[in-house]
Amino acid sequence: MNISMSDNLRTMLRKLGDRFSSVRRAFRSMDRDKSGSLTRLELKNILDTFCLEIEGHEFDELMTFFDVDGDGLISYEEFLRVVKDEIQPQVS
Ligand SMILES: [Ca+2]
Repeated sequence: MNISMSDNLRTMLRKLGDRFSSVRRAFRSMDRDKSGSLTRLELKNILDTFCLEIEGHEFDELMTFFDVDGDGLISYEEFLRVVKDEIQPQVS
């Protein structure tokens, strides 16, 4: 299955990516409790921190893209997979 992310979400992810020098650094900054995975709240917090506005339904869409196994948490592997697919080809 190949679902594509909306332009709006992709733009937002790129803006977020611009703030960090590496994917791992971005993930560590977002993972406030150092649990090794991101919750919905941690993802929302980082968007708020950088004043990246997102509609509720877009946030749900974003979580769906990140949370591949559907356990409600974004692991580093899940995060890396989306970021590599959606952001890195554009900036490298
Ligand atoms: Ca997950």
